[in-house]
Amino acid sequence: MNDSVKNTNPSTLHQDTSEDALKFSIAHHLKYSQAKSPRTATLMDHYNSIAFAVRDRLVEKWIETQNRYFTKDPKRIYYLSMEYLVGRALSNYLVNLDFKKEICRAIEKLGLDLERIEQNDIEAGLGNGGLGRLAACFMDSMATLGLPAMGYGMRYEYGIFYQKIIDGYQVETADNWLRKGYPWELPRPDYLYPIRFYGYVQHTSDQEGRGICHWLDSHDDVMAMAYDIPIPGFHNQTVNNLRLWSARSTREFDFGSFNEGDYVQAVTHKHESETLSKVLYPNDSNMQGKELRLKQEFFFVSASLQDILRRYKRNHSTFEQFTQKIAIQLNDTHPALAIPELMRLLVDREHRPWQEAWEIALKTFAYTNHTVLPEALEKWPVGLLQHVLPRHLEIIYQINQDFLSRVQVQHPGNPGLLKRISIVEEQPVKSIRMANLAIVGSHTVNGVAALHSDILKKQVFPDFNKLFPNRFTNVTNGITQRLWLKSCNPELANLLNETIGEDWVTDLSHMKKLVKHIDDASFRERWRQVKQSNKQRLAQYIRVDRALRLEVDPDTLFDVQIKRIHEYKRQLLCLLHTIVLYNRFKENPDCDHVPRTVMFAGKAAPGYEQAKLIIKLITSVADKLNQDVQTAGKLKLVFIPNYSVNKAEGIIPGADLSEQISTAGMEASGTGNMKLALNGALTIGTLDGANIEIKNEVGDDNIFIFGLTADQVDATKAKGYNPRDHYENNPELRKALDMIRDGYFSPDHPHLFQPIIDALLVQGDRFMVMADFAGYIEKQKEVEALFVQPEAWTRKSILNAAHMGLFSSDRAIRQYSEQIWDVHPLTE
Ligand code: B1N
Repeated sequence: MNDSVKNTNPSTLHQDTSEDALKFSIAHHLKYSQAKSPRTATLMDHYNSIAFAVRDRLVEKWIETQNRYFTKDPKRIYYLSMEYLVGRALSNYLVNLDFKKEICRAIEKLGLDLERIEQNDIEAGLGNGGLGRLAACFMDSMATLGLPAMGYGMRYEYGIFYQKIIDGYQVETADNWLRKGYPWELPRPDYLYPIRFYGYVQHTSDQEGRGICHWLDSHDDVMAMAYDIPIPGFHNQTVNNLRLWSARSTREFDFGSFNEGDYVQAVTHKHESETLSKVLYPNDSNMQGKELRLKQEFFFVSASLQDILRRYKRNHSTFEQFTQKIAIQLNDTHPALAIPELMRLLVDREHRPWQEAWEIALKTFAYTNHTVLPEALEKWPVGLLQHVLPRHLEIIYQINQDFLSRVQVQHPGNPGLLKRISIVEEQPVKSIRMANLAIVGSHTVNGVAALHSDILKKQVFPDFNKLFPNRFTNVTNGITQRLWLKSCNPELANLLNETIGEDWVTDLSHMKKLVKHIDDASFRERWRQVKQSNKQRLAQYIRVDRALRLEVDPDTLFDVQIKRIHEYKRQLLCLLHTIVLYNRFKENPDCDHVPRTVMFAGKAAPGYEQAKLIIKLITSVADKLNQDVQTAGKLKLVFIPNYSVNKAEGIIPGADLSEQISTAGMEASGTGNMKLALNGALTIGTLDGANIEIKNEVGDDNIFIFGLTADQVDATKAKGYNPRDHYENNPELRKALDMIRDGYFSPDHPHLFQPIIDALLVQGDRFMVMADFAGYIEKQKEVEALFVQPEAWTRKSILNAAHMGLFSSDRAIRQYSEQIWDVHPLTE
């Protein structure tokens, strides 16, 4: 142990962020938390020791923050999300700590290699894609702004699956992220709530004749146990809490039952009930009507609300102040059962009158919609709800009845209207429409980009918008620049700090100061050097990664499409362009082609066959292309496996071109578009989601926009769209499709890709790939013409980053807090 450490007093040591104290702490934890000596310590032991030393320092501010919230009792925001895609822990914590330098030096002085230790950093993949990552960015911004906030979520034992590519196909394996323990979480066995399922409802009345409701004979009950993860703000005094629920058997806490019956069966039951929080459903923009998923949603919501009520009741003896103290944001409809659950808790448990409870609920909840795809809108069969949550179904019926009667008074004689807005859908299967429930039970409903919010109002929920004209609003998504620039792109961050100062880290609008430097040739040169160095690092990764081992040239145009694989995101369009380039290069080998490296990364939902076939097509085209000596050095195609937050951090800084090419009207916002532009990539994209706002910020000359608008998509479909016309009239398109259809990329299995051809030519091309093809190919020519002019390209790259101020999640959270939550920073 280091003798030079003077401060070994346990009550102050943990606050001491000097290099010496940190060194002492790390060594201390290696011995007393890991029970290891430096001789036997593994990288994981060192990782854990560092984690504990950091955590000790966070704990100080964490407790202090929570105490402040308790004593000052400000209005709090509770963010309810089934997903948090937080990414790597250690590297994440390091960005925000104000003692990063000291900890890095302490690690070095101990003879440890931070880079190697960070390779063992644990990635919590508790989300599918954009929705889960948004929740993580929002947690960072809320803490950085000093908002009294708490996130609630699920502690899945298995996060998003690990994607392997075997023989070109996606193969899913389990992501056992907790295998080696997670030193950043604190188990809270004292915060434990019973969650009930099944049974039936009985109505009686008390002596005064008031109705009482009993939920009887519930079974397969489980306990929800809390695990807390600290969320520190950037260089401030706030450490908020992310509370994740884990299912525990009721038996464990009910010693009696072990003695009554069969011990072995009792322990077996324990295992069954704990399956509830076992696994994240791997669907993005899709709904799976499985009983286990419904139980997960209720489990999560009920535990969170019981916890919120317990905390409120510590300070308050009546519910009068509830809505002045509590705001709850529903991240999509996945937590929408919170509405009937709050009603149940207030009415059945707290014996509040129904009307009072309803007024409280309405002032408490706000709902964010993240998708307009019909297949993603949650609908639960009434039969299933009746079986699993009989009391909640009753409450939902009551909410619906009250709502429909009010509407009927205002708009008599309009059965069509009532049918459209009803929370209950009668056909084809009697179901509960969760979006309708969420809209009726929330004071504010927001979309996540201007176009999306507009589509919600005008096309998806026009009746609701007329009934509640002030309920609908927009809050465009954002990203945290602490992770998506400062941490993932340190070279660019340094260049920014030298050029415009460091204010951008907490106020991204400062990026616009870059505009002043646009005419400075030496600045542009440095900007290019940073991009080149990031491209080299990415190329190096692709070269050495065991799953890839591919040589790519950092001087080529790095063209990336990284996101979940989904037909509406149109990875096919980008792939067709790649095939067109391949054919052009082969037909005219002597032409001056712009060399490109096209990169894809993303997971397909395990049950989504067409998306999985698209992955196989990408890898098959890649195999063909990358082996072709004729096009070597000009064209490469790479599928980077197992896309994750960490992979994104590696790819984004090295991208030249960002593909945001969804069918207009279908991508609610997108956030990868923001991350890539912030790191100096130029966007090729459709007028969809936040692309439109990005275009407005960077200017029409600095973005490559193509394709049908959302209105044109609707109009084209309405007048009868024939995708075959495009096939017949466009020789390059025809050739690319014929190659796919005839087995050029799958000689051993010539009909393998027939379903992809059929979707485009036989089944009506729902996502308008054919209609947008020509415009896309033309735009790509403009991209190439610019790329060969490095100075002009660099100017646009700088302008893109400079105009990303609006897309900080700090701005988004400020908007939510002022316009929706009425929650304000509490810093001392
Ligand atoms: O939410 C993101 C947006 O930026 C994306 O455009 C949008 O596609 C994404 C069911 C979803 N919408 N819906 C989901 C996720 C999981 C699930 O089980 C639906 N994800 C989005 C953030 O606003």
